[in-house]
Amino acid sequence: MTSFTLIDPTTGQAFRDVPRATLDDVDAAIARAVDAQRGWAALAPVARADALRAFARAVEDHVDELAALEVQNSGHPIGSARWEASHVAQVLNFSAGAPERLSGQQIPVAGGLDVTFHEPYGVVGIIVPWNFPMTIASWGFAPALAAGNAVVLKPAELTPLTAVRLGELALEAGLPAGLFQVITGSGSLVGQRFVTHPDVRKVVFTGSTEVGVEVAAGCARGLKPVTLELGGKSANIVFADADLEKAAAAAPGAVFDNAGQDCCARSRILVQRSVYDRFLELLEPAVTAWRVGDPSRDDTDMGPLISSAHRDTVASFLDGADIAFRGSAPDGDGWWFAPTVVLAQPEDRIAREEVFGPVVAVMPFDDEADAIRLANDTIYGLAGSLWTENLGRAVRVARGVKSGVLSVNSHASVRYWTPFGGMKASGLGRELGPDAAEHFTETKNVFFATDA
Ligand code: TXE
Repeated sequence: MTSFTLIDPTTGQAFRDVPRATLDDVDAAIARAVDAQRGWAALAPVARADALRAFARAVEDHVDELAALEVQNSGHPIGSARWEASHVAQVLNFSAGAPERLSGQQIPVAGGLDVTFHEPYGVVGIIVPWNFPMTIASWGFAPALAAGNAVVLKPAELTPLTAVRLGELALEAGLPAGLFQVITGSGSLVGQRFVTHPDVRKVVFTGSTEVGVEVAAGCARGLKPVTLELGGKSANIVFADADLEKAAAAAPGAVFDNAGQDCCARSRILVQRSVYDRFLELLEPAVTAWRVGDPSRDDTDMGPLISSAHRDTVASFLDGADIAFRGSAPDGDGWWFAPTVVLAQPEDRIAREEVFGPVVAVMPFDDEADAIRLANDTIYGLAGSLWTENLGRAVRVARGVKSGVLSVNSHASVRYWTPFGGMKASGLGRELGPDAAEHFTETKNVFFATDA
């Protein structure tokens, strides 16, 4: 097959065919990237910064177009999709500050001058999943380009359209041809070629833990650094001393946003036993008020799931589950799934595996130590939240939970200027934040003898 067909998840209808790259296509793209990277890295830092700012402006000018593509291709609500497109422009603008700030060190060494340089890797391969197609792409390509690399990027088979458009916008904004290429095709061919090709010197992978481990193993054979953003089973911990109304009102957004297809989804709610019943009473109206429907409407909170097959996987988690209550979803065409709250035990499948859908498992805990133990009772360690009015407890629990990104009395986890990434089976390395561009460089130390 030389192409694959995209399905609108809101209608279940096919709407476009996209080319499927061959091995020769990928190798040719990598060869072009090698060429383009040399010229790009040789530019003055300000020239690279200006080019990225021009790319950011082009994205800003096309926010509505990019958002509309994401609504059709991914079923994201239009409000979220506009935020995502604007976020890409912000990541580019933030990264545009990096070329002039990639300072090395001067280290005192007798008899000369010793300095370090942040050298770009060369060509970086970025493999992107279908859940946040443009934002996750930008977390890789913007800092990688800022640091002087070329990028070859493979979007997910299901959701390539916004990445393809971003590749076109980069060219329209004046980035050199070959510097940022988007290659559509399968993970096992295009993604694997990034892993095995000797000229791709770093790989960034976001997706399932299973495939991430394979990507890392392949990269190890080529001694290639890898950044991995993988699965999650994050806990939302609600203590008895919390503002329960606020905690309950915020809980649906923390797990049902993007239909739960979010690595940071707080898919386990741990509630202190003394307020467990009260919290569920408060949660129910918040869940039923969660608006699931046409993603092109401004007042929609949640659209459909990404595919029919994924809906089957999500539904399988409800087999034998103790459902407390559900919200609503449209009937008919499209991959709809109503938000669902399940009462669970720590050993249940629903409490252990990533569902990646709008299903949350609620469990009681007894005290602070029990809360930390339960929160850490998972292979994952990406995100998490805790709700308490006790400052000392907030500090103790935040330090005790083994996750890369935590929030107290809030569910916010993603900002382009703060570091993001997971511990344990949730990943390796960090994206975003002050050091994002530096992660796309390797340090070179040079000693200049000054003895006459
Ligand atoms: O992911 P894959 P899938 C989890 C989530 C979801 C499940 C499966 O639970 O239900 O994974 O999703 C490319 N070499 N997450 O199947 O297969 C693939 O083409 C190189 C969580 O979509 O991991 C795509 O571009 N690349 C996660 C990307 O990897 C390969 C986000 C991700 O696909 C490859 C996504 C290979 N051998 C899924 N095989 C999160 N937590 O954010 C596939 N790919």
